[in-house]
Amino acid sequence: MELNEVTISRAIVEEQTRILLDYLEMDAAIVGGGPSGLACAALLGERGVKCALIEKKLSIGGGMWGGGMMFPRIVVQEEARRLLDRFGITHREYAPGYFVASSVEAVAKLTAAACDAGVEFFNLTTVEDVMIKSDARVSGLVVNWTPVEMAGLHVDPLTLACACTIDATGHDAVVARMVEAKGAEIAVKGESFMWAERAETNIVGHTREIYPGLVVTGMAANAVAGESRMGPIFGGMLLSGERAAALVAEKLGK
Ligand code: 48F
Repeated sequence: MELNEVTISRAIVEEQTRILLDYLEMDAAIVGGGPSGLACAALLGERGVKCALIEKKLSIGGGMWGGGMMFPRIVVQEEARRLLDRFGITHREYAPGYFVASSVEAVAKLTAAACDAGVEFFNLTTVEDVMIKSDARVSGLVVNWTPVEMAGLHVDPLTLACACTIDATGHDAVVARMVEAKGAEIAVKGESFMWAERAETNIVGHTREIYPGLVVTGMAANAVAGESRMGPIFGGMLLSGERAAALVAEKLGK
């Protein structure tokens, strides 16, 4: 066949514009493509929730790619092993109850699961604000291209409407802090010291709706609660993502 450059360009622009127009209104927006956001997105998608994952960086995966101190391996404990199995992530029992897996495979398999479940991905897109109106709930996200933000260009953003927002932005709990900064009655305490046992035990309990329409998951959930960090053990991230998906699905009646 003879290739036409303009057809290639047209295919990309038309297809992504069609998807963006469709997702100007959606059921759930997951902010952050780390392990908790990916697990949440995949499990929401599987339940038929119309959801998109918004990630400011070029690549999806957040802090999972790098494993522990750039050794590309993660540890997952017994309680979350079923999620490794569910997402088809190969693992080996290193010591009783400690399972070790490739961080690269884990990101790839979680991402593939989300894709298979129909989740749309908007990478290179930064959430810079939230929409809150008189009903006092987070009802949308204000987004812009990450390169615009990085270059400090004065370009107005666009708004996406969503019934539920999931803050999966990790240690910085970015969306929760935006809501807090605008005077809503929530407090982001900030994460505490390393304490893997405590952090992993409590993270599912910290995964909750902290403001109408806003659920926190992953390290963002621990950061809001003033809870400990845990380092490169990822069971809590997967379990928290699963919990967030269940909460959101319940709210949406799915
Ligand atoms: O940090 P991250 O991986 O969050 P997580 O799912 O997992 C934490 C672990 O990686 C690790 C840990 C547990 O073992 O302690 O750190 O809680 O992923 C957060 C993602 O959110 C993106 C960011 O680029 C990263 O990929 N992000 C942050 N702010 C924004 C954002 C924003 N304003 N808009 C869009 N994406």
